[in-house]
Amino acid sequence: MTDSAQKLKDKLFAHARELGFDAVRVTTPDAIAAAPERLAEYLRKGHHGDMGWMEAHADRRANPLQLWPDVQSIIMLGMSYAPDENPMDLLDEPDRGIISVYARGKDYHDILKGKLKQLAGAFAAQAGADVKVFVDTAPVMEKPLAAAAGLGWQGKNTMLVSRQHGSWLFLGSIFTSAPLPPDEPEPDHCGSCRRCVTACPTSAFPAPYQLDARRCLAYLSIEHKGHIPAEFRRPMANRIFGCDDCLAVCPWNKFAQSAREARFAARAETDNPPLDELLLLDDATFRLRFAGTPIKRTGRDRFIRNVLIAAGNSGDRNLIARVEPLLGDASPLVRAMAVWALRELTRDDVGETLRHRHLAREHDSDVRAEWRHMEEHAQ
Ligand code: B12
Ligand code: SF4
Ligand code: SF4
Repeated sequence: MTDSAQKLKDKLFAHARELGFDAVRVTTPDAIAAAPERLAEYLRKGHHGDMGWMEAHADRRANPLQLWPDVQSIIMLGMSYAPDENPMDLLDEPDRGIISVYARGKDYHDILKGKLKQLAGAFAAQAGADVKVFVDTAPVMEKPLAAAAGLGWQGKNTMLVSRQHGSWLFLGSIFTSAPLPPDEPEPDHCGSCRRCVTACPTSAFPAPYQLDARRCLAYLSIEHKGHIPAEFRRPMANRIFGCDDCLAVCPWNKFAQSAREARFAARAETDNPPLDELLLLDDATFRLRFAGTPIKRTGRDRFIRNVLIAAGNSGDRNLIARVEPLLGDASPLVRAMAVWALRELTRDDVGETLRHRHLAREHDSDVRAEWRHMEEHAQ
């Protein structure tokens, strides 16, 4: 590798830090040799659930050269979103919904993409090379690439863990046709620790380093479009959007400084709001409240489905008055979870249960099916 390639890399790294990236390293497109088979196994076992888009471009996802044959170097970047407080503390406040840390501020896709474009544009002009930028949504295996570049290692929770920033790094990449000196990978520092595996409320890790997304609350509450299977509703507690438990328990977080990017900080609207407020949201007020955050992606119906599960788990009978009107909601997802929540909130009160049953009787087959299911499984 020539001196000029090293100089280009030094300039690029300095610019990345100026723009607010907390970590930047380089790897090559052939550096993730184990990834194709591991991705194939993940898909074979159905661990991706109904995220069909993971299967659709599996070849390109597993091999950066299939995505772009001209790529010579991959610049991996991380930006910290470390919170000030432990997000698990909120599990003690069942009347509030826990929104996972990554979704509390402005959408990270927008923030990272803007900065990546700026950095890549300047680099392309200096290097006389082509560039492409990716954050999250492209068929790119960001975690194995970041580990190969040495930003950290993939922990037993499958996340990229960093010695400086713990679990709290967003990842993005710049693919370029320019040859750059690659960095060394970071060795695995999990050792005998298994905290993330045992902390998971839904036993979503069939083995360390492997995740079955179908059991993961991040998948169920955000990606999954249908009903959340009954076995996961109580373990969900008050987590209404994503889950951070397997990240929050990682001992490497103790080295993390709070995020520098102020736009990742929780806004008043997303700062773990009271459930009684959220149960009132219709389409328009949902969109207004969560504009610009990752939460808007699920849409109102899936979000209220999650809020109703949290209401059912809250033990707070004051919420009954807010849940009852949702028995007549236009969305079958919402109606069915209203039935479930009312049943959970009135489990010792036969009179109330019968009244709700009467209220629900007029509604569609989804509600009736949910009610039958409740009665079959009532404890
Ligand atoms: C699909 C996806 C999800 C799915 C599935 C997650 C998963 N682990 O597969 C769901 C919806 C569940 C999800 C959840 C979350 N996600 Co997500 N997700 C993605 C996405 C789009 C693809 C991930 C992927 O390729 N999975 C497929 C599997 C096969 O790959 P893998 O996870 O790397 O699995 C590896 C291990 O299983 C390993 N392996 C298997 N066996 C063995 C054995 C040994 C010994 C070893 C060492 C390794 C090993 O090999 C596989 C390949 O490397 C990425 C963005 C991207 N384009 O990469 C974001 C991404 C991974 N998500 C991210 C985040 C923040 C989250 C959440 C924290 C959000 C939240 N709070 O709710 C949770 C965390 C849950 C968790 N523990 O994974 C960040 C993670 C940043 C980081 N520091 O790692 C990413 C990178 C987005 C970004 N650009 O920042 N996510
Ligand atoms: S995000 Fe939550 S549910 Fe998903 S694997 Fe981690 S601890 Fe388990
Ligand atoms: S909690 Fe322990 S096992 Fe899990 S990623 Fe962190 S160090 Fe590794």
